[in-house]
Amino acid sequence: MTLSLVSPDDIRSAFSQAMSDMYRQEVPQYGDLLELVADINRKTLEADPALAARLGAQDETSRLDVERHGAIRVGTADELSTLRCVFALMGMFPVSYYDLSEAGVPVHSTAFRPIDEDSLRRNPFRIFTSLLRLELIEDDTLRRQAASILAERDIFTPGARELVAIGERQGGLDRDQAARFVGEILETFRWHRDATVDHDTYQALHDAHRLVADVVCFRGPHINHLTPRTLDIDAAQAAMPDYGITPKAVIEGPPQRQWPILLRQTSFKALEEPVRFADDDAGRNGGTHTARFGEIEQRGVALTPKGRALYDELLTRSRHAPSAADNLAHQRQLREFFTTFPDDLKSLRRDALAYFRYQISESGRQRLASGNSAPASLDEAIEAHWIDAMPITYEDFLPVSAAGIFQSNLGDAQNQTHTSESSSQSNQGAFELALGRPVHDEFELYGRLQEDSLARVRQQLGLKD
Ligand code: OOG
Ligand code: NI
Repeated sequence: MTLSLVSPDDIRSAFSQAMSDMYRQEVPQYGDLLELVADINRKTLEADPALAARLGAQDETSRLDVERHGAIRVGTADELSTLRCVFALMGMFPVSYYDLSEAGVPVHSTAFRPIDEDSLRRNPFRIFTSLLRLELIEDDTLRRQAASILAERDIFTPGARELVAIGERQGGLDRDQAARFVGEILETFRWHRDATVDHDTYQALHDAHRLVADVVCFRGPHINHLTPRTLDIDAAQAAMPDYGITPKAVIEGPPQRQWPILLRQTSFKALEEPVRFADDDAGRNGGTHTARFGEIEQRGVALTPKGRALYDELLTRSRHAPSAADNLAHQRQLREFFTTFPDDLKSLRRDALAYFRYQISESGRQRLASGNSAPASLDEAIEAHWIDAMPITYEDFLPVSAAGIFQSNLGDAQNQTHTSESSSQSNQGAFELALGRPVHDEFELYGRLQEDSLARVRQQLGLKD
């Protein structure tokens, strides 16, 4: 009997939809957020036909409706490496290392996402995945207690473990297995109201850092947010109150621009949800836990190492300025700092600040068909509109912004950890050891997309350089 395996892209799409449906049930405000983003995107496309045409030409409009990212936090190397195997079956691979300990958050992270062009076009679902750094808990006893609580849980169902093994043996899953796999994996991400610990243990871990309690005290790494992508985050931020949602004070990331770069994000605060502790029968009646929130993102062009260095430099400079009163003032202030970052496609390309996908233009195609030949150099061919240079969308995350999102959910009182001095040491080696493989380098991935597209047009047009 020959096996007919379904594409990992199909499994990822089914999983992403199932997660969205589950989260909508668990956190009703997420449904409001989806509605708001759909409204804003529709209005933005109506008001800007050029943008609509450009997104259409890049096949971005269809992915927009399904596009989102989520985030989870796990506690052990085994949990992280098993997740790597789970995500691989959905065509999602670890890209980039993010060190959040610098911001006082005792985790380090990667993002699982598709990496090739067709898969990204199909559904670019990403999961920002953090591993708790237990070694940053100062108190010995508490650290050991946390480790032993984590050692006792299995965040995967037996069915999930079995299907991962089958998938690895077969090199994929058939239709029936894939459907069961999605159902079993969903269990790992579900919210569990019952804590695995008593109230005092929760409180002690919470006092060390709220994230420690979040990771250690429950049966699984509940999905803590799902983020739809908007085309106009400033409009979304302004409209949130109309939908009954209170946004964080400012939008994280680069300022509003003609040509958006990287990633801009805003969020609403985590909900207080009721939990039952292990000792609740003994006359206590539960408590609350705040972990799950909502977020919106806007994505722009991916930057080269040179562009990224400029972004980091300007952002650092802007962070020394006194913080602005509200988002409008913050954006105004940020724009001042970013005036030296070119805001037109020609300069972004000429100065090698951003990545582009090259393809023969419609008029190039016509001229080719009627027997004309293109100029011999790439720049001339672009100048003469034989070739379109399209910005490549940024698919990853920004550590400073991620820290801002984490922080806005920790409450203003808790932006300092009770962790040791070594917290500023980045530890990519240890993370990759826990993960079981090195993470992909995002610049290499974008560089390859750009080079592949260049090789294609060079060949199609017979260019010399
Ligand atoms: C993840 C926060 C980071 C983002 O969009 O930058 C993140 C978390 O709170 O677990 O999702
Ligand atoms: Ni996020």
